[in-house]
Amino acid sequence: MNKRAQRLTTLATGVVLGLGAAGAAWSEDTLKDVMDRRGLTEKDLLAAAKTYVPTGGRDEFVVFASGGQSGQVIVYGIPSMRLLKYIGVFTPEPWQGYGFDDESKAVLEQGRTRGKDLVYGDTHHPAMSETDGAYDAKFVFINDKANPRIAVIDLHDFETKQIVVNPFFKSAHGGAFVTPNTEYVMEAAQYAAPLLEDGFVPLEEFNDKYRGGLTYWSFNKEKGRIDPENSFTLELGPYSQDLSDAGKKDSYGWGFTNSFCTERYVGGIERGRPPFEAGCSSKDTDYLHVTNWKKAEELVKAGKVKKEKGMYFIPLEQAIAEGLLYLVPEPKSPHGVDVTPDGKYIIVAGKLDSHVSVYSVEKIMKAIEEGNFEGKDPYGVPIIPMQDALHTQVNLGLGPLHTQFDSKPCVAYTSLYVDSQVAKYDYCEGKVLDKLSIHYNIGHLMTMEGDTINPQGKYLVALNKLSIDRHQPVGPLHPQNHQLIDISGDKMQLIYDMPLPLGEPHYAAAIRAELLQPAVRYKSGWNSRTDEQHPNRTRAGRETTERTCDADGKCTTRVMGTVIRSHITPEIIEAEVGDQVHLHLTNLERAQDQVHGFALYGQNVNLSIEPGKTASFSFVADEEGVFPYYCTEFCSALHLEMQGYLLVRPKGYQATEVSMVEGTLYSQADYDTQVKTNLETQAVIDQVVAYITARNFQDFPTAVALVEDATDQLGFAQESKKKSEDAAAKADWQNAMLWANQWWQYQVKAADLGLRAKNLLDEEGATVNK
Ligand code: RUQ
Ligand code: CUA
Repeated sequence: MNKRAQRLTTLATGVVLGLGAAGAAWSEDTLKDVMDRRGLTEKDLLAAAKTYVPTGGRDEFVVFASGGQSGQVIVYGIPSMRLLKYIGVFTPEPWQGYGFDDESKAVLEQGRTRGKDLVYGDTHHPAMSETDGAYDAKFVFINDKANPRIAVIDLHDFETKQIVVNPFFKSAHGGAFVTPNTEYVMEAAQYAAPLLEDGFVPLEEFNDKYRGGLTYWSFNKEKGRIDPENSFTLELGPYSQDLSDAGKKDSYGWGFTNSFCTERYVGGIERGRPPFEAGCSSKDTDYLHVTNWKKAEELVKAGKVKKEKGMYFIPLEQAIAEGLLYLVPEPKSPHGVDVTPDGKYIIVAGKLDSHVSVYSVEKIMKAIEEGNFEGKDPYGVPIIPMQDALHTQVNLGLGPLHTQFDSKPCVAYTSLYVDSQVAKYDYCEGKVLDKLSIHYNIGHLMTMEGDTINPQGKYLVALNKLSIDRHQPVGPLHPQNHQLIDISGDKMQLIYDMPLPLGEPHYAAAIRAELLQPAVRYKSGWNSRTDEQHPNRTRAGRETTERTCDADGKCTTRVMGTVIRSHITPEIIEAEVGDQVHLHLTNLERAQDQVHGFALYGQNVNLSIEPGKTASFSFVADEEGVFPYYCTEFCSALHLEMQGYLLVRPKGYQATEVSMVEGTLYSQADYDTQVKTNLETQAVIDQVVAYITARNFQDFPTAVALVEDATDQLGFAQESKKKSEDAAAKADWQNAMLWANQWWQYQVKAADLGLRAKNLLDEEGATVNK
């Protein structure tokens, strides 16, 4: 047996014997030794035990955190706080090819604003799709505050599928929040601006011409896309609308949006006026907006709402006349508004008031029914007396911001920004239960599924602004700090600090990991961004490069190629200067995680081609030259050989060399040696196959997928074997040897897959067939 075949056999027996049992190093240290050496207390160990996930283990919850001004979404696990993914949303993300392939560029282009391509977003609030008020693990929505937009991420593949631009707003903070069946995604404006005009309107006309607003984006669950055609916007007063939340259960059909700066102050330090911060916090109260989306929807369906700028638009007068909009005073400069899991109360936290105000939905509805109003705002919106709407107020501390809920009834947690604390309290009884100091300036906080009808309790994450001295200094720009808190007992316990090195993650949502069922591959030849078969998909053996020229001499080179371990087809692409080049590459793999990348020198081409995906890139070959390309993922032992050349010829180039000069010439002896290796390798493969098929591998879907993939590779091996034998029959030893080597390459891949399957069966305790 020669060396290469030997290596495989050793590998195979190693797996059979289960070598590599945990070394003796573990036993040399006692727990006490480690505690002493690292200066850890028993409390530390307890915290570590609560967060540690052993190698190979999984987290119980998965978090989708905003990536702030990075324009991405960050995915991590709880309780380990280990990062899993950054999802490109408003910002190009090269690893995923997002914003590089034609398919995802089309998504980013949907987010164009005023004719400009925007390559970032200021993401604030992720929201998970819901069915009957509970997370259904299908979609995540997130807003862009700076350029009022909402993005849709599909949890089938964790990819961004759609970006919609709000036609009216010039900023939007109060999104994304979903209604209980994801009928709508709420997005409230922040900084008032003219809604119907994009031109200049002087600030002197602020009160008359500037407006706030609230958009209810209609969501089509089947299509998985926002449907702007059936969405509508309510015009609101020029108050800075802030966060929103949708009513549920008892408050189903209603939405709640608070506001600050109802003083309608317009600032202007340079005009000798006091700054915004003074003018926007002089009154004692601001307004909670109560909106009836159910009724608004009926009006839209009845054809009673007009469209402006392509979207249904409900002017203030119409909203007031139809009873779609009411105001309730709330303590000054509120920030978060959160509906309790039963939908009976609305908790508003005011930055400049030490209380949270718990409003009763029942009382609000009663006031509306009875027409119990204390007056109207300057635009004619009825105001419900605060005292008649309040259930209770709870004095928590300085700078209350956001509220989340526990699995225990009536228990809520509110972040205290100024005090840098989390307060736990009973909102039914109005009493404080516990307080915990966190590291610094907490903004949002988040409990597990804490904004649904069935919060899961267990953990809370404090999303702190600025981490100051908490982590290893990495220059003047510090990471943010997420702190994990155990809330399973009566007393909260801080158990983990996580530096988050991407943007300011404002808010996050956590879902039980078991609810997520993402795909491991696409259907073959798939456009992942439109979720359709790709018109330019290719199958193995059908790869083409075509060059066509139109009557004006404009030429196009179109490549329909494939990638599979370990080659890119085609390996040589020829084009002429000035050609429009379109590359379409389909990943033929079916194995889990068998991704290939594609990078091309000097053209900003960078693709991520996951199993089944077809990704495209179009560019003009505006310069002659030699452009190597290669696969960017270390996908197999011959990954570095996964390469090719794009040759851009000068105009009118005539080839002089007819045949390629190869560096090494092979003899019959080389061919014979290779064939011997291949036969020995086949014997190893047969052993592995026998081992697998003697067991109940069909009971393990991953093993089945690996076996299918290995069978494919063996099929390719057969094809190469045939080619090498044909060449040998003609005594063409050069081609005979090269094809024999290709035959071996496929064998190695098959053996690798077989061993992975075998390994998995051993780990999972597969049994021998009777
Ligand atoms: S924010 S710290 Cu939700 Cu944008 Cu409150
Ligand atoms: Cu494919 Cu490396």
